[in-house]
Amino acid sequence: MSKKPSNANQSERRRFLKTSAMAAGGAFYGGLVGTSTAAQEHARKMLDMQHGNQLPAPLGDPAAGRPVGVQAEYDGYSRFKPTRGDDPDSDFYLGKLMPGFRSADAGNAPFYAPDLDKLPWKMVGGVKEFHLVPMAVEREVLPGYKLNVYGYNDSMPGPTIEVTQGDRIRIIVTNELPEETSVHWHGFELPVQYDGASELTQNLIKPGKSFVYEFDVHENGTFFYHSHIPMQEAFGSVGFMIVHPKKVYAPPVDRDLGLIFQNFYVEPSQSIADSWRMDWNWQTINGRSGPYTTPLVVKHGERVRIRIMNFSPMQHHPVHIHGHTFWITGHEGARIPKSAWVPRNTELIGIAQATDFEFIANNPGDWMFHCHMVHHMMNHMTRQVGPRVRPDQTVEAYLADLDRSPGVNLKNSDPGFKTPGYPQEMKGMVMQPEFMKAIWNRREVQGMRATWPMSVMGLMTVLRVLPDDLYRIVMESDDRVEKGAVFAEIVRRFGSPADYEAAMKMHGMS
Ligand SMILES: [Cu+2]
Repeated sequence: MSKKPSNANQSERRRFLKTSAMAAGGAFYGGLVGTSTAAQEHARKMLDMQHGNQLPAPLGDPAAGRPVGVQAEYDGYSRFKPTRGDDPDSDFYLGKLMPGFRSADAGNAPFYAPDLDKLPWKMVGGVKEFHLVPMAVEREVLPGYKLNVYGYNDSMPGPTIEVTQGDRIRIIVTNELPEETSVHWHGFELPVQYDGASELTQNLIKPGKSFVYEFDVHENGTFFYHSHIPMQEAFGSVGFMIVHPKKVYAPPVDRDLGLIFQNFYVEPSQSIADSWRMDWNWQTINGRSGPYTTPLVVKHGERVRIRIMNFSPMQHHPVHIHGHTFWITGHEGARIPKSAWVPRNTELIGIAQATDFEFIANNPGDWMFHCHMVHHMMNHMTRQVGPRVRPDQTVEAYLADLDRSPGVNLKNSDPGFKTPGYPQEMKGMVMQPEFMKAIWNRREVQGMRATWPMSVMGLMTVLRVLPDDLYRIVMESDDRVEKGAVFAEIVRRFGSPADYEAAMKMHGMS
């Protein structure tokens, strides 16, 4: 090996360790900003502080407010303000059985999974017929970050199959993968020859060949389809299969939303997922990573169902929603009897499990919605800069011979943000102007604080609860909405305007 021990490196490294001890004491960053021109320059370039913390001009029409003629209070529970409710045995405790605005007569609320399409179908002889195509897919999980994975019909996860209890369905599967596959209909009580468990129940579908699955759907709930080849599963071969009940669930919901959580391992500088790995460094929700995940936007007071499906190969996800208490109303097996619903803030969702959350969106704001595992709250948890992981060397060998080990490179082009050798480095997903443009170029994020993309990463998304008029501005009007304007308006109406703090402006993105 040609690496030469460097005394300069050694002393720099010791100095670094000493300084980072100061950082642990909380003095590091302030000291750096105070003394280093580079850091000051960095702070000036990255964050252009907005002067003053005055609320911007009002937005929308608060008087447009709440729907008329809707009973607002049920046993002390208001659908319009956060409350603990009163009696845990009340039907309306924490909004348990509070209906949405949508009448049950209007049928089931349509299912919506952000960033995923629905698989079209046509009625053929009384049967809903779908065409599903397993294929290699390039999925842009973040702007400019494309992963080569497996999916269906040009999508990973595949498009949603949405049917109603009692339907007879036919799914013609044509294999465009370079290898054999089969499709398993996860959770369905169906005739065995259509179960998709290759070899056990059918022969694998060869590349270019088709297989027809056909069965009656008598259950309802949150289901999914996936390849039954483990390495293809780890490669992304999955999609939602939503079966609406013939009789609308009571109480009816206004929103029926779905998220599929997945992990992948992709070597640095590679784009092909490595399905053999036991660790996972890319995290996706409906095939995108935060902050490219599309927020769930709902109206203040609505009853919301969110179906979360965990199709990670080996990782469970404790899924947490801020600002709301939700009820667990279903798992992938079936709807849960109401007497067994559980109120939660975080729910652990195991591999190949789905869980339905229901709640009244009674708290306006932009709420974090995320997996609580810290390694899942970011991407690129791989080959960190410091001595913990180095190429061609075990940690033990490195530590056993510190004097001869190559030093940490302290040449730091970004001293205000990066800390060599520590995982904080991983906070620094490079956010180029094109990246930021793609993040902001979506209706759903309009009016959020300018700095939100800095905190929503990996298995994270946002639940936006907007008063009716702000919902219309964000989701239905084409007017330009200033960054932070919707958030500020919610503070004005529902928060503490005196404590309002303007976001820092991301340089070049104001
Ligand atoms: Cu997780």
